[in-house]
Amino acid sequence: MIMRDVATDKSTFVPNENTVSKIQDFQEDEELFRYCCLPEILKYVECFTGPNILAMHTMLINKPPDSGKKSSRHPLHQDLHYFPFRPADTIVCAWTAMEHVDRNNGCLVVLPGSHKGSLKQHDYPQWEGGVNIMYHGIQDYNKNSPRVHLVMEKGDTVFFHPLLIHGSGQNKTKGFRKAISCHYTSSDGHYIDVKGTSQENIEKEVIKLAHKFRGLEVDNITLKDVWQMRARLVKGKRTTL
Ligand SMILES: O=C(O)CCC(=O)C(=O)O
Repeated sequence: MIMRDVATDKSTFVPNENTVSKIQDFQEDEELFRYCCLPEILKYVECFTGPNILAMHTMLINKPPDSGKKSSRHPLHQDLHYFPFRPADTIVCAWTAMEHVDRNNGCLVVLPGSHKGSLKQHDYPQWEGGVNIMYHGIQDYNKNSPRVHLVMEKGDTVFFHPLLIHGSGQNKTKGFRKAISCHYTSSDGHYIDVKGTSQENIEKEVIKLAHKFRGLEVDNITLKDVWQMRARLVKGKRTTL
């Protein structure tokens, strides 16, 4: 799935690599998926997931130079908001910088220790310059808690818990800030029904998009179905997820 920044001018739009802000769900692309299978990455992932490892969510992020509207920012959020699978402690994100990243080009920012809290309500932030599709954020976090900006070099990888509150700043440079990431989970986990929970809003949005972009005509699909289709085994056995 190719994503474009909300600030993209539709009247002068010419599709080329400069208009791609993110590629999602690359699990069927053999070249990109090699990232998810790298032993250097799996060595650490396995500490969280155990031996049966599923790649659930894949992203190649090409954060564009900010257009002046600050829409290149990614609001503070917890990735578990998007996931209907549990337990949370067996999910881990690997995020690898593909070039030097710092505050100037919009590196990751994290609230250390926030993964010990609970899943919070997520909604679209009220940003004047617009917000990218699916960029839900949280308001209810400790505004006094210190923020750590992750300055990283090309190839550096950070591994983090799905409850960790994180986001990224605007890209103030003229270059595209590139990173690649994969969310892994143990295949021995289980799905939850998100109806009646804070995740109901994301389920509705994801299903709408699945109908629109993937041409899924079936009724009654759930967030679980979407994730079951995305999941790809990287190591061990596919058991319950
Ligand atoms: O790479 C970034 O700018 C942030 C990515 C992120 O947090 C996400 O997509 O969940």
